[in-house]
Amino acid sequence: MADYEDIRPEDIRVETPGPHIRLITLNRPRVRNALRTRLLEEVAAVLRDAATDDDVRAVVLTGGPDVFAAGADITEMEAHDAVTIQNDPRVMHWKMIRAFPKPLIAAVNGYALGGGNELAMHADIIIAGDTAQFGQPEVNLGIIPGAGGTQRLTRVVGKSVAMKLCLSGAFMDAQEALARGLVAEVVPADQTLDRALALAATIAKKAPKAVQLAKVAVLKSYQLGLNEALAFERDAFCSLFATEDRLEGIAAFREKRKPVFKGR
Ligand code: CO8
Repeated sequence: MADYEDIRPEDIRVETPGPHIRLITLNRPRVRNALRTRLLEEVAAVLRDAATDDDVRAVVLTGGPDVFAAGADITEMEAHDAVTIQNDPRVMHWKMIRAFPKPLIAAVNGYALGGGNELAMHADIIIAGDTAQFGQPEVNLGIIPGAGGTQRLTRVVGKSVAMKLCLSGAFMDAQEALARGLVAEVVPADQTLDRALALAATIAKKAPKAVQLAKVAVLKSYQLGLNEALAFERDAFCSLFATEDRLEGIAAFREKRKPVFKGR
């Protein structure tokens, strides 16, 4: 994969809207932010860069005010055959996005469909605007979700609702997504990004190592049995007792001041 510095993002915009926060905006509005391979590569590269940049403590991913993403770029994908799809570089980009170790918040307005919904579900927290629509309509194209849709959606909303979406191509609106736990909050669409950035700012003020381990520990609940996951949590909890930030957090509490965390 190209280095972030080398690839000159064009399908996305990257900004630093506040201290310790990086903002990625998908930028193909004419085709409803369809996720062509280059776009996915750029997102993955920015996340790889953010993962190792000590100054970045949270990333917000948005599609802008009108649409999150209408899925994989159908025009690009239709050129594949049964052999080339097996070696699709997109798999590596998804893997990189999945491995991002810091908080990732998706700010979703409008459609999050197919790969767009799968991208939103790679985020740790989804903030939805009241216009948001979530769906896995791949069945309309004679295929099924291929970037985790059948698995992540089912783990979040349960079998029956996931089946409804994946088998019929039906969409789920923001209020239903909230009721089913797919999204954390629904806000008026013109406030989605601001709310996601405010949440990112709140998270960025917490102890970075604790935040990252909390993320890993929550994700373990999807990956491990209860006993193994509880053992992981206990080990992670104990490891944080070795950090300077734990001492700072307790000192700040005793001294009735705000903590200044350094990520050490
Ligand atoms: N890929 C490429 N172009 C797209 C996509 C897409 N996913 N979605 C929209 N576009 C393009 C349209 O072709 C159109 O282009 P043009 O103006 O040149 O005709 C432009 O965006 C605007 O689209 P609409 O006029 O349809 O806009 P609307 O606001 O009326 O509708 C929708 C928006 C509902 C999002 C509609 O465009 C739609 O249904 N899009 C497709 C959604 C979809 O099926 N997504 C799942 C994709 S599948 C996937 O993610 C994984 C596997 C892909 C493999 C494909 C193998 C063939």
